[in-house]
Order: sequence, then structure tokens, then C-alpha cells
Amino acid sequence: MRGKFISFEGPEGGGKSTHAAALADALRAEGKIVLLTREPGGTRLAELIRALVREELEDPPVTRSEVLLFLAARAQLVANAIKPALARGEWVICDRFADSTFAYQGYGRGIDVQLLKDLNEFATEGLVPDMTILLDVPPEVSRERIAERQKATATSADRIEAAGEAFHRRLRDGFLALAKAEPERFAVIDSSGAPADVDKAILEAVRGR
Ligand code: Z5A
Repeated sequence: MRGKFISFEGPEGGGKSTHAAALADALRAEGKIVLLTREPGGTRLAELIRALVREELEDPPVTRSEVLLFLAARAQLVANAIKPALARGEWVICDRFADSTFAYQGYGRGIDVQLLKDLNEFATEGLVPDMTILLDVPPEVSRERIAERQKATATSADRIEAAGEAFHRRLRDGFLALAKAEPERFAVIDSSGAPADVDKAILEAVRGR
């Protein structure tokens, strides 16, 4: 039997990495085999693309290059990791997937969302998550968490994190609009609460499906 594919989405600092790892642990404790992966990344080539996208370059990618880089990374991850795992009957949990492209490059950067959906269909050969968990946080909570993490790790904002407040507002509204359009796929979870409460809400949502 084909495995199940769950993606985590939302603005930075929403807790995707934290809560995706907790869900993977909970499913493993039930005896399931879980591939926990991320975007961009998850294969050698896709991790190289991740490093490129985050690099402070003299000529940072223009928006069209940015789209194609994220899609190239996704095509590689889908073909070489996600599809084979699903075919083996495993569960796949991915920290970001196609909805990030629609939200960041579409709602955020202003590229036509339908065009992005068509390009994404080519990159993924039509693979859509069985369930998408949107971890929603107000921009001020997101900013606070990112600032705390930067302080703790002595790092500074990357190119996308540093985009202005209006960008981040469009981004959050974009994610919520995507969820509203496909309520059967999305579970929207308020992740401004305590980590244990958010984990519990996620597990309940997954069990509910
Ligand atoms: N991007 C794109 O533009 N287009 C695309 O198609 C794709 C991606 C696929 C990936 O960066 C960047 O690429 C991202 C979108 C863009 N842009 N940015 N910036 P990334 O993978 O490095 O970063 P991210 O995906 O934005 O994740 P993040 O910043 O690491 O946040 P997170 O994974 O959602 O959160 P976290 O790391 O789990 O938690 C952040 C902090 O909050 C951390 O200190 C936690 O301990 C804390 N935390 C987490 N949950 C809680 C709760 N519930 N309460 C309190 N504190 C919490």
C-alpha cells in the first residue's frame, strides 16, 4: 500500500522543523517507517541548491531564477526520495513543499499563482500531499522567535527573512487563502501556543484524517 505524505507549511518561526520532528517521532513510536525531509533539500543536489539560495551573493537570484531553483530542488526530492519512500509504503513528512512556492514566490513576490501551479505540476509529476499542516503564527510572534534564534546562534537574517513587513503580511494571508481553497487537504493550527499543545493539536488533526 502507498504510504502517506504530510507537508508542514507556514511563515518562518512557526515551528515547522520542531513540530515536524515531533510528529515523526510520534509516528515512529507507533511502529511506522517515516522519512522526515525538508525543502529545499533532502537530496545531495537539492541541499546544494538550498545552500545556493541562502548564500549572500553579489548577484542574488532574480525572482524567476528563485522559482526555478526551488522547483529544481523539488523535482529532485520528489523523484529520488519522496516517491520511492511512498512506493515502499512509508510515511513522508516534509518541512515545506509546493505551497511555500505559491505563498513566497506567488503571494509574496507577485508571480502569477496559476503559472506557479502549472510549473510545480511539471516538477512534481502531479504529486500532492495527502495532508498539509499549516502552522499559523502572527507576524510579531514569528519575528520574535526568529530574533531569539538569531541571538542564540549569533546569525543574521537571510535574504528572504529580511524581506519587509508587507511581504510577510502577504505571505501569511497567502498561506491562509491556500488553506481556505482546499480545506480537505489543509489543517490550520495556531502555533503561537506552548510546543506541547501544538504537538497535541497536530497529532489530533492527523488521527482525525
Ligand atoms: N522558500 C521559498 O521561498 N519557496 C519555496 O518554494 C520553498 C522555500 C520550499 C527556507 O528556509 C526558506 O526558503 C524560507 C522559505 C523559502 N524562507 N525564509 N526565510 P528555512 O528552511 O531555513 O527556514 P524556514 O522554513 O522558514 O524555517 P524556520 O525559520 O527554521 O522556522 P520553523 O521551522 O517554522 O521553526 P523552528 O525552527 O521549528 O522554530 C523556530 C524557533 O521557535 C526555534 O527557536 C524553536 O525552538 C521555537 N519554537 C518552535 N515552536 C515553538 C512553539 N510552539 N512555542 C515557542 N517556541 C517555539
